[in-house]
Amino acid sequence: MTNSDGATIPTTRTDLVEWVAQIAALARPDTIHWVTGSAEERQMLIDVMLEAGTIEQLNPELRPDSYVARSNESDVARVESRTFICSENERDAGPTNNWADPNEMRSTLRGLFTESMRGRTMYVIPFLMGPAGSPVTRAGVEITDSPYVVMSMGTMTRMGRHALDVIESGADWVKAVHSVGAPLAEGAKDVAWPCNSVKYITHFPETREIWSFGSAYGGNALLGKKAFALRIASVMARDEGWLAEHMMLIKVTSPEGHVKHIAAAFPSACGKTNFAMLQPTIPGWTVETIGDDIVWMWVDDDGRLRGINPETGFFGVAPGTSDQSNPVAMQTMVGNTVFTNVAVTDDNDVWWEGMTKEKPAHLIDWHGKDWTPESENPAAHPNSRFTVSIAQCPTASPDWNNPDGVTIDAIIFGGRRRTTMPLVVESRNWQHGVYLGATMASERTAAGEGTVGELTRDPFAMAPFTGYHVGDHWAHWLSIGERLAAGGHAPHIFHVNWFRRGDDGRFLWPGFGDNIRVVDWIVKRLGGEVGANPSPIGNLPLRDDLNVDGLSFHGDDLTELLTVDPAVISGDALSAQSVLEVAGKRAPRALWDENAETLRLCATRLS
Ligand code: OXD
Ligand code: MN
Repeated sequence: MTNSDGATIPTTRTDLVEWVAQIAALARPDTIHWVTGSAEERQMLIDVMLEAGTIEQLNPELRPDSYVARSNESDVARVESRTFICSENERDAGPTNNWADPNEMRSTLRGLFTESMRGRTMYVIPFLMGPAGSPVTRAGVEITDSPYVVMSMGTMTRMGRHALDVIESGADWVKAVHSVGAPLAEGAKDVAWPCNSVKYITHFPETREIWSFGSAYGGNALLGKKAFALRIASVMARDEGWLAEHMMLIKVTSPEGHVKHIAAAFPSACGKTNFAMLQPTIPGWTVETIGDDIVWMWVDDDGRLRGINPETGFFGVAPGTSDQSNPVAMQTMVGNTVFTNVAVTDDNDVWWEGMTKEKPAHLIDWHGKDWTPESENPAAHPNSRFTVSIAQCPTASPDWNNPDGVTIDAIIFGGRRRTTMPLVVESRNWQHGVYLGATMASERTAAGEGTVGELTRDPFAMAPFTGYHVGDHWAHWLSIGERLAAGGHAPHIFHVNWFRRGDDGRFLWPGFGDNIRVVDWIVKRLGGEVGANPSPIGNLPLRDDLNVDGLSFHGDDLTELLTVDPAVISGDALSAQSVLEVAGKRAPRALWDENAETLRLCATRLS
């Protein structure tokens, strides 16, 4: 077998060579290209995609080396209903995942992948999740017939020669196979965004394998991301005693020079990227970005929790991102960025809802059609994205690339809740924090399927991403807590809600850069500098301890943000029982105890 450029295969790993040959024999691509990750190769991919109409170049004067892709209208988000965990035993996938019998799924996939790459190039992408040398860094190889996927994997992972060297040195690697499922008949003209109306995103946890068919959307097709770094890695982490979580990671430095690292889990499109790039409104604070979507954490030899960002880029939601809401993201994507499903301005730059107060008078919308402010539909798809390297982020901490990772001092859970949850609350202890994570809820966004706005319980913001039984995930968190307790350095766990609303729909809290005020309180709690107001759901800030200098609040908004109503919390705790019930016998007893304790504390206040 030779590479598409005529060179011989660049690896001596026979298991890899044989697997590539097997997939090629099944999918029958025209050519095979082993990805090196070089600059010339990136340019080759760009040329291929420009020629096919998959991407168009944006104005190089305004946004150098940047491109816009418009997807097929049916291929715009993750497809949770088509996502399967094919564990040997159905009960190991648990009640929150779609399970499929691994043998049946293999036979379905064999049918779908047969000749699925005809007329196309099959790219072989060696990649690393995490910097080489970290105890949790893992290798993978993605096979794909999509140049868009290769280019995006080049931004989001450590892809190419360097990763192949790690595999050559004997590392285990995860097998990830992807096809857009659109073979090209001889002489047929390609479409700009090939995909298939049949979609399967499948995971085989025991054999650490991923097969994805029919979609080129990032969350379904960049297999290093959700499929590997969350679904398969969560299984590896369970088996090996670490954590793979849907979190952002930041380094914060207080005006006094104290450094802390905070990991935070929010469901998709709830502001993780904004939080990861927060521009503090309190003078003297700095926030540095380590990651915005996924954190892998382990207990180090000193009994501390350490974490890395396994990715190297951002695949962020564009709408709502502006110089006001996230200036750092805007500065990050000034060039070398691929935009997907955004609108294009008359001077050939990008635009999306929320980018500017004034809507441009004319745009080409994400369908490629003329758009004016009178048009009924948004110009950019609500889940339109930017893909850009973290190296371009002005607030990137050099630690994003540090194999030793950083010590995690605090963990935050959060969601979009119009009511019920206060601005911030500190859990009573690790076990209570795990309960807050397990029962966290949020209003649905456009990043997945389902009705936008509907309240759903999303344990640890991992509902679409845990590759095994949800109850075992909670038990795993409890067991990590026991190991951390032994070392005496367990991070404190908090819950935040930036999205509380008043009766007229107004947000009670300004959010964005002002979230540093909550970070300030959290860091003071870590240092034992401030007290707290105990409540049925944990410790609330004392009003004077939250720095709100320079903010003005409507009526009782601040009080409402910092207090909880025991009747409302009691109702929420009763409703949270549904998520514990879903986990059935595998819901740890300790979490039912925390639920009972919450109800007991509410009843005490109400009596
Ligand atoms: C994402 C998601 O793209 O969570 O990060 O959907
Ligand atoms: Mn995400």
